[in-house]
Amino acid sequence: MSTRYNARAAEPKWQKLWEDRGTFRTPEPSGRPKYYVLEMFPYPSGRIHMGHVRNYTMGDVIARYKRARGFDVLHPMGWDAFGLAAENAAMEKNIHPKSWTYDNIAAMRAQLKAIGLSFDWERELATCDPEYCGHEQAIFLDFLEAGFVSRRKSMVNWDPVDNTVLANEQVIDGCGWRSGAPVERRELTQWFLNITDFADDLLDGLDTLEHWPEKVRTMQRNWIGRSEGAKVLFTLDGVADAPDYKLEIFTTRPDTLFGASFCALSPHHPLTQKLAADNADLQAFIRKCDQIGTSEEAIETAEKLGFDTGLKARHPFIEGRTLPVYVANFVLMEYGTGAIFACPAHDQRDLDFARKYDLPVIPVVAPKDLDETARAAFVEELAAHATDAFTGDGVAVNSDFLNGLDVGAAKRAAIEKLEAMGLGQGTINYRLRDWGISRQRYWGCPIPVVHCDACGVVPVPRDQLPVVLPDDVTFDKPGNPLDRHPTWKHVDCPKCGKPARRETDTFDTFVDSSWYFARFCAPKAETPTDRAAVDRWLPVDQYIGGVEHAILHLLYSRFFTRAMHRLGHVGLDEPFARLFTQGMVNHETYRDAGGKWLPPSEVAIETAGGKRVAKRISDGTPVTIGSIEKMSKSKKNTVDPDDIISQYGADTSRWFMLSDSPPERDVQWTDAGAEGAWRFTQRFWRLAAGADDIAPAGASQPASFDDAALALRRAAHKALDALTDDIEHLRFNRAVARIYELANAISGFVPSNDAGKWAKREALEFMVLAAAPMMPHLAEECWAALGHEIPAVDTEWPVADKALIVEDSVTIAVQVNGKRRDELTVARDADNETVERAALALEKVGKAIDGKAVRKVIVVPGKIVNVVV
Ligand code: ANZ
Ligand code: ZN
Repeated sequence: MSTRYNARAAEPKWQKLWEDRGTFRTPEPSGRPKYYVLEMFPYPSGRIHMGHVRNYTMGDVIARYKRARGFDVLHPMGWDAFGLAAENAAMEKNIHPKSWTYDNIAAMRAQLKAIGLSFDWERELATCDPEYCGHEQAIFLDFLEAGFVSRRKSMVNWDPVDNTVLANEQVIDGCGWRSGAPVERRELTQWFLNITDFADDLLDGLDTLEHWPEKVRTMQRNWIGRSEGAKVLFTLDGVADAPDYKLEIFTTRPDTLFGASFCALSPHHPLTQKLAADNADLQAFIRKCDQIGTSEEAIETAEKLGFDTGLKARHPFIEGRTLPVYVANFVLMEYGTGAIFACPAHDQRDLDFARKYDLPVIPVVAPKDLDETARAAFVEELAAHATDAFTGDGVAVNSDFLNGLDVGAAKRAAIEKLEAMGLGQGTINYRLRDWGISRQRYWGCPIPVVHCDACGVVPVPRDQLPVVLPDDVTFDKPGNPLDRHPTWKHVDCPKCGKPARRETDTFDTFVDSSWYFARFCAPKAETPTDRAAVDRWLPVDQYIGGVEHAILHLLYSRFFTRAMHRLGHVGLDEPFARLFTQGMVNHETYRDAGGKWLPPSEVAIETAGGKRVAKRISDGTPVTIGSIEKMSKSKKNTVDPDDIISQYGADTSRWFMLSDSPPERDVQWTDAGAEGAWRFTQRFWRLAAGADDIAPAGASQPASFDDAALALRRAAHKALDALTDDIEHLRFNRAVARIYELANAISGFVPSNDAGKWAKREALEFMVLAAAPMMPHLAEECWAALGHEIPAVDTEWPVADKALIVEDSVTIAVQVNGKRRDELTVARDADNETVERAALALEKVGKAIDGKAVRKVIVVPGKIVNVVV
């Protein structure tokens, strides 16, 4: 045996062996149980980063472990390959998005292979493959036929300088990221998936996902945002040509109607538009509102702005009371009815607005349990001065027939009355919007329809799918190259044959990732999914990814699965049985004397006078050590997995990524940590491959063991048992700790006879097989060195002998006169006399006895000791 483990030689060797043997090819149906483990597929940005290494290593541990446990495992990998970065590269470096993407995929595939991940590469797919696109387009046409799709006008972020639509993430502080020009809102006809029709179902489904983090379920619940409330009609005076114009508003607080002080319309409400037609001031006001951009956050944080229309709304309950009608920037057209009544006393936005425009504040809810005087003081203060609205629970006041009711009862009573008057009704509203899937971008999956002046929207016939992107496009001008392509968009109408236009919008890339997990079940099927294959493999048993996808990607995938279920593409509603969201990989940050970020590879750290100091390797100039942050390009605090692999080997980075922190938490990458992991791989190798005092492979178990050998066996079986449980529960850091413990136990053991040698081999084999999912190459090398011909990867998971795990000591409570004073750990088979003596010797027990005479000691073996004085 060589004294050094050479990862650089060993790792490619085993990777080739696995590949040659087709080890990770997904098995044909075998009657064994199935396990589908999936990590969120990466965007092919160009290089694998440490976050990927962490994510994929976790999935790999599970996949390898489940294989060893006798499961048929599906563990696929692919590429979420459409998106903006490819177009940016095209613009900046003059590379075609397609070649940029496929080149990146090739580079990243090679990197992933070097990590030794157990993917079935024969199932690899990229969402930009024409084949994948074609099936996605077919699903879209199915959705269209089934009524899951609609087309309507909606607001987009518009960059007035680049003349292009911007995604929300391209709007920075209200300005276009490239042009820097203030972004405007514009109306555009777009495609939507009717996810709101599934809102209740998506909400109810969350209750069944017991193996999802509670935090993610809560985020989804809030995103769907179901609220119960009412629609109320306010009759308006003063609308030209409409004497009794009925304005419908949505409220969640009909109980506060007696506190109404004004009504407000969205700048995009049809009534606003009608009024603006001959009102230049209102037009100017609308334009001002449009400059905020479309993101909810932008609208929420912007200063409240209002425009008094001069119209008056009649209060539904109070004869003769009218309310002014404003147009207000904080009212969204996309929510409720796009119009509200405002009750400033009990809504913060309304209060901000009322104080600004000097409108009445009428308190109609007061905290419970206030006496007459306190309540009057509360009302007086809130009405006159308060800048914080009272949004808590309480009882209705100043509210006629509602007085004295709590909020819930008052809501019901108000709705009942409105319904009786024909002026409103109870309703349920969702925060969730329909999913706008149109993107005015080239590098996406084309939406497969044609626009004909005579026939309207005509689906592309199925036999003409996929609609593929044209390759000959340029990115020298802003806007969508498909739009200005000379030929691609001009087609004959599939229905009437007259000249027509192809849709030039492409799908939001979230569409691509909403069904890839189903495609992986049969990635070469002629139809989007193969029903037998999805029935066999879905749901994904364990899904692993970043918490940044907790809302959109997971919600869209859940929606797609439901919609595909209704159309028979899959046979279930919930695609992911278990979800795990892993933490991030962090690193220290460094800056040079000029404040510029420096990558760790350019910095040397030394310890001087007990303090860590850093300097620049190239010229020795001082470097400031900054805070620990998520690895990112902007702060340059990244470590390239390739460098680590060539320096230490893949197993070292895998081991370190699993070891330091619980997997759901962030982990900090440090050189010292990586080096420590590397040293352990060396020690592991010496221990397993260098053992010359062990029984031969396959030797039969001796009849008996001496104490030391038995102790080692107990330690080995306990470690194996605990580690198995840890992996089952994704506690990888603890699994790592068990291997360290076991290695220590083995190191401290010297066999004194053949039975001892047998025990040592057993312990070593456990150590190697148990570490194999985490450090697969090293395990193979050690397994071979231990004399095995069948690779570790094809060896069954060892089973711990429960008899060796049972604790041989017990902890029992000690009471004095029935009161618990202390506890005692004794041998399980200790006799009563021994237990009694040990109990009386306890300090706390002695104090409790306090010199009194002991009358009796009752011992319940294995459970309790009671001293009676
Ligand atoms: C009157 C009222 C009184 C309200 C009160 C709240 C408190 P959630 O819970 O998020 O559903 N609202 C309704 N439509 C709106 C729109 N398009 N843009 C902005 N705000 C809108 O919020 C519902 C509440 O938000 C509604 O209830 C309405 O204000 C406002 F003491 O009506 B409320
Ligand atoms: Zn036509």
